[in-house]
Amino acid sequence: MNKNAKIYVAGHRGLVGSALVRSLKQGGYSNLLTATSKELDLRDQAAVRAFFERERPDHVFLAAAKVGGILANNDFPADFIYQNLMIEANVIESARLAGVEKLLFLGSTCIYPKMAPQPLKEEYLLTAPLEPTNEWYAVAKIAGIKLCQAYQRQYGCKYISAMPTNLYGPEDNFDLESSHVMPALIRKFHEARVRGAPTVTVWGTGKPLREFLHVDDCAAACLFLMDHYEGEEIVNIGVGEDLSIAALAGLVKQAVGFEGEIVFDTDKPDGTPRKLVDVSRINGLGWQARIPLEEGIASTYRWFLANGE
Ligand code: GFB
Repeated sequence: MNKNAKIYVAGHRGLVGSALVRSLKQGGYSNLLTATSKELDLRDQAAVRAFFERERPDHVFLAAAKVGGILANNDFPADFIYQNLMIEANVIESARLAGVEKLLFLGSTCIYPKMAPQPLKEEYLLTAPLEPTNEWYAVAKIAGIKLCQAYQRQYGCKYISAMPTNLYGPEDNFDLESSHVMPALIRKFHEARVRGAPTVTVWGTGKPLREFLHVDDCAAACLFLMDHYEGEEIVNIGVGEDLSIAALAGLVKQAVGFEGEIVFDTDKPDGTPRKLVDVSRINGLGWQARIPLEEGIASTYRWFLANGE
C-alpha cells in the first residue's frame, strides 16, 4: 500500500478494526477512511453503494461484522447469518463497482468443520459439517470467502480472505452474555477479586482447546497480507499453539490476582472441542505472531482497568 493511498477500514470501532486503525497510523498511513454505523449502515445496499461511489477508496479492510461469543451465536442465529451476509455482499459488490484496488475480508476459524483434523489447514474448508453453536455465523463467513474468490475469478478483483483464530485485546466486548471467553474471564475474575467472592464460574467443562491471538498481531498480519498476498486461497492467522479453557482460566486468575476457586458450569455449551490453526502458509509468506499470551493477557487487563470497567 502506498502511504497516501485511501484506505477504508470497515468496522473501525470493533476489536479488529480499531487495531487495524492503530497499526495503519503507526505505519504512517494517513489517508484513512472510516464511518460509524450511524453514519453508514453496512446492511443498507443503497447507502453502501453511494458511500463507495463518493469516497472511492483504494484499499478496503472488511472487518465489520456481527460477532459474539458462543452463547450469542447460539441464541441469535438470524442476526448472525443475515447481518453478516448483507455486510459482505454490499461491501464487496460496491468495492467492485467503485474500482477498489484491493480488499481483505476477515473471516473466522469457525468456518472449519467441527471435527476437522488439527491443526486446521486451509484446505479443510467445506469438507465436513460445522459446529452447530456457530454454523449461522460460519455459513455467512464462508459466503464472504466465496464472494472474494468468485470476484477474483470473474472480475479479476484482488480480493483476499484471512481467517484469524480466536482474538482478544483492547476494545473487546466485555459484556458477560455476548462476549468471547477471554474478555468474559478477565471481567469475571476482576469483579470476583474486587468483591472478595470465593468462586468464579467458567462455562462448560473447561476441556475445549482454543488458540488465542492478540489483535495487534492480527492487524499486523492483515497489513502484511494486503502488501504480500494475492491468492484465491484463504490464509489462516494464528500462533500455532493452543491451551484448554481451564488452563486459560488459570492464567487469567493469576494475571488478575484472584485467590478463590474456579467452578465449571457444565450446563453451558463447550462448542467445538478444538480449534488450532495451521499457520504454515502465513509463516511461509514471512509473517509470525509476536505477542506472548501471558503478556497479552496482562496488557488487556490493564486496558480493561483503564477503559473497560
Ligand atoms: O470464546 P467463546 O465464546 O467462543 O468460547 P468459541 C470458547 C470456550 O470458552 C467455550 C468457554 O468452550 C465456552 O464454553 N467459556 C468459559 C466461556 N467461560 C466462558 C465465558 O464466561 N464466556 C464465554 N463466551 N465462553 C466462537 C464462535 O466460538 O468463537 C464464533 O461462536 C467465533 O462464531 C468465535 O468463531 C471466534 O471459540 O466457542
